[in-house]
Amino acid sequence: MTETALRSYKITPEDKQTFERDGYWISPKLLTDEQIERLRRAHERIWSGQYDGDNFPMNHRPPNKNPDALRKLDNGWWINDDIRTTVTDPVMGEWAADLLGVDEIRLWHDQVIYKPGVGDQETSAGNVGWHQDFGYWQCSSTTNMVTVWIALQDTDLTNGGMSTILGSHHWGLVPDSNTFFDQDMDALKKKYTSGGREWVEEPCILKAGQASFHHALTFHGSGANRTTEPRLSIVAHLMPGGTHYKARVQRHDNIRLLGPRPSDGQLFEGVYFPSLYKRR
Ligand SMILES: O=C(O)CCC(=O)C(=O)O
Repeated sequence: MTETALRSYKITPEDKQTFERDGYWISPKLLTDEQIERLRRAHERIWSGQYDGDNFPMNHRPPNKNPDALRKLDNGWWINDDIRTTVTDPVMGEWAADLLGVDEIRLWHDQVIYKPGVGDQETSAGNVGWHQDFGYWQCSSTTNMVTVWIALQDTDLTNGGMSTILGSHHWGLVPDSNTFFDQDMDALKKKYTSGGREWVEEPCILKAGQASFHHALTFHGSGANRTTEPRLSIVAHLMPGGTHYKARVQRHDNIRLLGPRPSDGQLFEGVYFPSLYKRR
C-alpha cells in the first residue's frame, strides 16, 4: 500500500475490540518517510538547543549530564514546527476518536523522547518505569484518554522499545502508579502484582512511522536500548473534547495553562489544547 493509502485507513470494529480488550492497538504507518526524516532532524535540533520561535518547552530542565540517561521534554510542539504538525495530525485524531468512541479529540500534551543506545553496558539510566499515564493526569475529568507513541525507527525490545501489560487498563487507577522515573523494573512489577494481578508483558513492535495507541490506564514501561543508535520517538497524549479540570486532586503543569485562577470544571480547550479532529 502507498503511504497515502495507509493514512486513509479507517478503524475497524476489530481494531476497537483489540484496543478495548488489550489496552493498546498498533497502527498502520502513520508518518511518511519524509516526515520521519523531518522528525529525526527535529530531535537533533531540539537537543542542540535550536528552537522554532521564542518559547521553551514545558518541563524545561537542564540536560542530564549522564550520556546514557533518557532525554525527555514535554510540549515539543511549542518549539518545533514539524512536531506541531505531527501531534495535531487529524488522521491520528480520527483514529483516536474511533478507538475511544468519542466525537472530538484534543491534544493534552506531547513528549519528545530520546533513549541513548548503551550496547551491553550495565545501566538502567534509560529505563522508563512501569506506570499508568493517568497516574499523572488525575486533574483530568476522564480516564478515557490515549497515548500515541510514534516510532522514528524500527523499534522493538532490542532498542529499548516499550511493552504494555496486557489488559491492565481494566484494573482501574492503581494508587501511586505515577512511576515513569522509577527505574527498578523488577521492584515496580512486584509492587503492581502484589494484589495477585496477572502480569503479561506485550512488546510494542513497530516499524518506523508506525504508532502504538495505549489507553491512559494501561501499564507500560521500557528497558535498556541495547544497540548503539538512539531510540527516537514523538509521543502525543490525547483527550476527548469536553475534558475538564478536576480541582484539588493532583498537580499537573497543564493546570497552569488554564490561566491564573483555574476553576473546577473548566474545560481544557483553547490554544494550549488544540483540537485534532471533530466528527461532522
Ligand atoms: O518511551 C518510552 O519508553 C515510554 C513512554 C511512555 O511512557 C509514554 O509514552 O507514555
